[in-house]
Amino acid sequence: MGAVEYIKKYSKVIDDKLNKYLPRPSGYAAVLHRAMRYSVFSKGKRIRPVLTIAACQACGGNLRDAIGPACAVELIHTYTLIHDDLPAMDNSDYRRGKLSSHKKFGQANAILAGDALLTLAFKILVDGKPCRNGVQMVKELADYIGYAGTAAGQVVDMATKGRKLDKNLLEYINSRKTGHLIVASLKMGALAGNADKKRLYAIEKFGKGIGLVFQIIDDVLDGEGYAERFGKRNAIKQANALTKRARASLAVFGDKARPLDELAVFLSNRTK
Ligand code: GRG
Repeated sequence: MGAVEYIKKYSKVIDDKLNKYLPRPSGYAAVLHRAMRYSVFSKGKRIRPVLTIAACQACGGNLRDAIGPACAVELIHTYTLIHDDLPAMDNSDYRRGKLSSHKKFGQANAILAGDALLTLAFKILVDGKPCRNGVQMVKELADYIGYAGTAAGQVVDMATKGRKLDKNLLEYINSRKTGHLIVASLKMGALAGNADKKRLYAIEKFGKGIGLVFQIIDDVLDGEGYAERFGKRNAIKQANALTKRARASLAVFGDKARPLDELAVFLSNRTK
């Protein structure tokens, strides 16, 4: 199965499970539930949860182990996008070709939908029959997306808008704003697959590489960031070198990492 088929196959499973986790619109706060569903089911590519599943498989786990954390990372991704679109941040009226959450539901509801998605994600990891290594997942995820992670990347990105950034600062922002959630998604999968230290480290190394590649390609597609700063050709060259190094760190998993390897190639060649 190639990367495209792999993503398609597991996107369906992820969507079915997300549908179960999300509240049905009901009661006084139905608008909140509608806003949560509106953004989660608006044709995201589901890259992060698919990476969670592939990392879990690489570590010897199965879909049942990975599906909870996979949904959790997609809910977190959705929360970041809703908040990023707000007037106080990127001020974007559209997301994935549809009205952004605050345009559709109003700012207060959009903020709260993001908050509710974020908190639901953490609940999934430890609720009912908790995920394997659920407590460690909570800690890792909080670290990756919190004050030293995604939120920090976003703060520094906003504070430096319009400035010409050196490579270190650009890397600081991108590794946090984009890379950290990708690393976390992979590590959630590895933990769900009960990875030992060596494998967890290999997954982290792989994630750091492809996380940065994801942002560089995003910049190449948008003509921003890396592409603007170093030129499109150089940006692509850098992405290819990072992808090669990331793929090499999968050696420890042998054949079980084939889906991860194919996803790395797919992400470095993506056109949307
Ligand atoms: C609100 C704490 C907080 C942070 C927001 C992630 C983020 C920080 C902002 C989003 C801005 C952005 C476009 C970041 C780059 C990450 C990125 C390329 C997101 C889009 O990911 P895709 O292409 O999205 O996987 P889909 O739509 O497919 O889900």
